[in-house]
Amino acid sequence: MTKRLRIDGERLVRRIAEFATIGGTAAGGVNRQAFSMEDREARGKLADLALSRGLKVTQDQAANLFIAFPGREHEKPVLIGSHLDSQPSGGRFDGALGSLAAFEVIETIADAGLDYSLPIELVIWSNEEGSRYAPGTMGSRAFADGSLPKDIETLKDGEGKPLSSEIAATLAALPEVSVVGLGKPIAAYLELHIEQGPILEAENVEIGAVSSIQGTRWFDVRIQGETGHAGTTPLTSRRDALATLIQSLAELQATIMPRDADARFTVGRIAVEPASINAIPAVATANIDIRHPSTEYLDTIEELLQSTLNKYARSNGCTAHLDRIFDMPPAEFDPEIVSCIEEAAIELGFSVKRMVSGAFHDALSVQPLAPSAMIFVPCRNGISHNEKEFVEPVNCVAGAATLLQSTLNAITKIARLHETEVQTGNQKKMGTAL
Ligand code: HGY
Ligand code: MN
Ligand code: MN
Repeated sequence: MTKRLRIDGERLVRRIAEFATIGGTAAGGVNRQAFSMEDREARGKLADLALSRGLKVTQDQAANLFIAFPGREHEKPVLIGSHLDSQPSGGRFDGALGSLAAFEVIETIADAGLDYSLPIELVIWSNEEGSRYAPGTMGSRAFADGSLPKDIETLKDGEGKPLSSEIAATLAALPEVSVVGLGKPIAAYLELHIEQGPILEAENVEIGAVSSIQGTRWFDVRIQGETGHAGTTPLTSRRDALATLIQSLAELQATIMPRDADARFTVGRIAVEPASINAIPAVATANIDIRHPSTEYLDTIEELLQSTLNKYARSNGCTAHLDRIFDMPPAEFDPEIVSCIEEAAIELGFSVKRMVSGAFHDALSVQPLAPSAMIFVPCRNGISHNEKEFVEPVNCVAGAATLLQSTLNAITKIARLHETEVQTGNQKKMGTAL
């Protein structure tokens, strides 16, 4: 279909360094939280780069950003992309690598003058992280559901800013970019991302062909006790909410992960009220993140959360509430697209292995809509969601080259399937015509 296209690795590495300055932190990470000024600046920078090349830029009501070759609106594109929002104390590659590599693919095709023959479109999903406004993968889920989050008017961040006004301000920050409806037909989806774990580096493998993603659940915990005087209230009269939370979390930390190597249990946030040094905590809250490849095991962990909180709430005269605020079941990616990735890596001379993703990604939201899969590259010591996150330039370039070739392979495979459909008249598994 096309002579061997080669991405411009220098341009990609330079772009990653440029975008890392947007929300850049003194320790070399980024703080570019969803719908923040920094997120808007990064979206705007990419939109300007695209517009200056004559590409078509649109954004939907969830502030997902799309970049396409003009004149191809009538087709079902192969969508490639990732996210630009970050953790509050995040790394410069999580999301940004996949986003900028996707743009590098678009630019490489445009530079080669092939942009009118390839139905490829770039997406920057909004609020993948879910740290400022839970849950994560908010933009891609809105795209897949065709609707905005139900609590968009009531959900507020830590400073009391409503999600609705922050999304509106993000859209308004790009007045030259038209706002389109949520969702559209796509032929396939590919996402490049850093592994955020230690496997590829430990096994010295250059490319991960991600075949599935483990499940994730998030919870709000609220323990209700009674405040009182720190000096005069004896133990027998205390209804200490924080004591209940600490005893529960200590037991859960000591059981969940030690019991099962695949289980993940993380408490990322806790808070107390009235938060006074000499007043017994009346309320203790926490956010819990659990992960596992098996839905049944996630159910087991959730039951253990509930029973453990209830046990210590009873013994401390408190009440405990556990609310599930995010549930991302485990999912398999499309084997044909996974093969496109493996074939691309081998064609390019990279070592490659199939693997499960420990992190969730926007590809999870998209995979029910169209054949999807992900490409991983190693990151130093498997560190991510940390300002020390680092990916060697050679691995950034290998990932982007594999994204380009995988996308071309997917287009060829989908076109071939379409031809077969036309000849035999029956609908095949992997997506439909472009
Ligand atoms: O939390 C996650 O798994 C993703 O990296 N945001
Ligand atoms: Mn990410
Ligand atoms: Mn992340």
